Amino acid sequence: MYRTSFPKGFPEGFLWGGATAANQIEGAWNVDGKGLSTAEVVQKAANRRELTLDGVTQASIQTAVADTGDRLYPKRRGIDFYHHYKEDIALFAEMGFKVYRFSIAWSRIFPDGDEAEPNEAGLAFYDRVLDELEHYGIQPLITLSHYEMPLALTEKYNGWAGREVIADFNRFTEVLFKRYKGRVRYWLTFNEINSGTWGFHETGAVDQGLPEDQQLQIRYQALHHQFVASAIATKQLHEIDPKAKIGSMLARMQTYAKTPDPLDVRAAQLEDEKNLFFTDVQARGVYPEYMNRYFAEHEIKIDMADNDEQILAQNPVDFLSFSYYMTTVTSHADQGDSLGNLAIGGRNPYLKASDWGWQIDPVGLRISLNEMWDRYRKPLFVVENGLGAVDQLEADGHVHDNYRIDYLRAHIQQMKEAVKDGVDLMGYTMWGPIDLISFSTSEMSKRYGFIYVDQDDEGNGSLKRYKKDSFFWYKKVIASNGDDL
Ligand code: BGP
Repeated sequence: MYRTSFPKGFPEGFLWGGATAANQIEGAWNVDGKGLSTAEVVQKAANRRELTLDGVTQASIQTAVADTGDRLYPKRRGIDFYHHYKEDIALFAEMGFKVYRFSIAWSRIFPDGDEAEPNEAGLAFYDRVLDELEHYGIQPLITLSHYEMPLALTEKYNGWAGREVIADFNRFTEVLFKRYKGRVRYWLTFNEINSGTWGFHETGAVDQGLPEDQQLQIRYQALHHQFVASAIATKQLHEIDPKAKIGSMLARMQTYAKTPDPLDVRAAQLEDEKNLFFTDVQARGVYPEYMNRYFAEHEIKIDMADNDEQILAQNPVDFLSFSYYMTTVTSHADQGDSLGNLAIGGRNPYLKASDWGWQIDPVGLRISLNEMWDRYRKPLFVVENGLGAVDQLEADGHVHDNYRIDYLRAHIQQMKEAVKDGVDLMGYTMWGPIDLISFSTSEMSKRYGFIYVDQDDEGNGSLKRYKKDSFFWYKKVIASNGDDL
């Protein structure tokens, strides 16, 4: 539509908030009937730069299952949100949150993943969290699967590699949609679904030590099962609670060409397509041609049931969400390497990087928002963005985290430009409003929060919460709907 006036800033009702995941905050891994989840068998690395989440083998899982302690497994400990949720949500409310994104641990509801009846004590915990959010008028945005699943399903079916898991997952989603009908308006299916191409932490499938072609086969098959489960969940939600909306969630990683050489531009385009493949399937409901060619060339064969394609085509998601931390660079000659949960890729001489090598690129966020809006014409939601840093708690209880404010300010400014460009943006939930266990390092010292939590990498500390300087800054940002940055 032709227009001569442009929005000045974020729309009224813009959903400002923060995002967390159950396995990084809750702790209480073995109480109230909860089963062990895949995230809770990944150990803390001796050296964060050596950590590979894909180093999980059946043997290491057995060792972890036998170990009932939580010293080696920080995701069993989290920041004990399970017992601090009231205090933490009160702090989110003090900042003025309109929305809080969190995930529900499947293993609290179905401890082994496939019981006939859900665990009432597990559901009761999330009832209490929702009560608290409602008390403050904060909208919940719930991720149904955030980097974990009941470990028993890995042992039984090799996680999402097994088609049986679809039915188990959709029994879990049906229970939640029925119970929270009318209470939860926004849902997400799989967190960073594309990171399933990097292995265990997203698919729960153990494939360590196999040749690369076999790993790819297992991973893309597991992802196909997730696409189908996501589409079935979408159908369930639309039938059970027609007013609610459900979205996909992608780890968005824009790839730039290293040079203007058309061969490099084409290499970057292919990398970008491999990233957008996931939203292509979830938003458009079909496997795109470029991926069919990729599968054929890599001898990957997706085993589909008769009506899978129909289920995908009939149940696209309502909106698209994504995490945004960095961009990457490629050329036709080289491939990127990877670190932790995200692939780092080639270096960009125009960008600075975080202490963990994640290249900081606020303008890239505007580029991605425009590209995705152009491609899909569905509402977008930035559900993760933030800076992992080592913070210093001063003797007087202050944390001066100007670097975090600078990072977030620059990204919010670019989001605002995208809104002026015409992008339909629903909201922004920065990652880790309260310090939590880092996913990739399994450490506490990589902090993202507005709220400092007194706990070290070994699990020592009072768990006391402190407001950082960024806490007061974000409060001001929300109060002014993004005008006062
Ligand atoms: C995303 C994950 C989050 C979170 C975040 C920061 O990929 O969805 O769970 O962990 O990255 O990553 P990290 O904790 O490794 O710094």
